[in-house]
Amino acid sequence: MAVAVVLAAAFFSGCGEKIAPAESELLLGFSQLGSESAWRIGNTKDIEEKAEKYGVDLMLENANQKQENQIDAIRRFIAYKVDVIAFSPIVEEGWDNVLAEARDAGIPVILVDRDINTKKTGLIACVIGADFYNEGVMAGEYLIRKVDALNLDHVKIVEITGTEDSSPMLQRQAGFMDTIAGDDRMEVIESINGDFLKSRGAECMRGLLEKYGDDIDVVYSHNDEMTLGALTEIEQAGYAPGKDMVIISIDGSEEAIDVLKAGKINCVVECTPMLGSTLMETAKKLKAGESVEPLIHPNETFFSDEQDLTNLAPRGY
Ligand code: GYE
Repeated sequence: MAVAVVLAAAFFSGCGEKIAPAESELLLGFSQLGSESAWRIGNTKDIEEKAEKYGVDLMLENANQKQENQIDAIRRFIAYKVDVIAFSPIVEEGWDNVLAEARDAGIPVILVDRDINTKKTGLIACVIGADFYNEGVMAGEYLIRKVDALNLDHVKIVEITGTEDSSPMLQRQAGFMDTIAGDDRMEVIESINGDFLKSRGAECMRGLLEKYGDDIDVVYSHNDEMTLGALTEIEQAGYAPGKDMVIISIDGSEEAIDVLKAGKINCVVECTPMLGSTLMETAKKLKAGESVEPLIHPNETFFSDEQDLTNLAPRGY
C-alpha cells in the first residue's frame, strides 16, 4: 500500500498563524481506520492540516475499515523507525502483540479517537478522544426530557449501533442504557448493528420498520451517517421523522445539524473530530521525553429542538 508522506513546512499554517519551527524533526505515523463517515473524513483532514501547522512529518495510512490493515501499517511504522505512532483502533480487542512490538522498539503510541481493551500495562502513552459514555448519557437525558415534555407513559426505542466491539459503540450504548434504566416508561425493543455506515443505517431501519412499523417511538442511532440513512427509510415508509418518531443522533456533522434545524432530527449529541492540535502537541512532548496526560477528552455538548440554533457556527465536518 502506498504510504502518503506529508512533509510539512514548519512556518505558516493554512490559516496564516505562525507556529515556531520544530527544533527537532518529528516523524509521526498515523493509521486512520477508514473513511466511513463525515466525522472520519473531517478527522483525517484536521490531522493533515494540523501536522502541517505544527511542522510534523506525517505518514498517513488509511486501513479501509480492516483491523489487519491497521496492524500492517503499525508494523511498517516500526520498520520505518518513526518517532511516534498514533492510530484510531477500529475495535477494542486484538492489539497486544503489535503494541508490544512498538514498545520493544522504543516507539511511544498514542490512541486517537477510539480506545482499546488490554490487560497489559505500558503499551499506550496516551488516549486522545471523546468521552463516549457521556455522549450516551447526554442522549438518554435528552430522551427523558422529551418523554416528559410529550407526556408519554411508554416509549418503544430502537437502537442502531456503531461497529461491533468498537469503543464508541460499547460506551454510547452503555451510557444510554444506564441513563434510561431506572425509567420504566422506556423499552428498548431492538438493538441492531449498523456499522457506522449510511447504507447499513438505511438497511437496519428498513428491517425495523417492516418488523415494528409505527410501534417505533424513538430511534437512537450511534452516528449521523446511520441516522441520515434511517431517515430516508422512515420518510419512504410514510412517517415524519422528528414528529412521529423521536430521532437522536451522535456526531454533529453539518448535514445532521441542518436536518435537526429542519425538524427531522430531535437531538444530536456532539462528538468532535478536531483532535489534530492535541495530537501534534502530545506527539511533540513524547518526542521530547516529557510526560503527557494519559487521557484527554475534548469538551462536548449537544444540540436539540429545545434550543435556538440559528446562530450556531458552521461545524466544519
Ligand atoms: O461517531 C462515527 C465514526 O469513532 C467517534 O466513528 C468515532 C465514530 C464517529 O465513524 O461517525
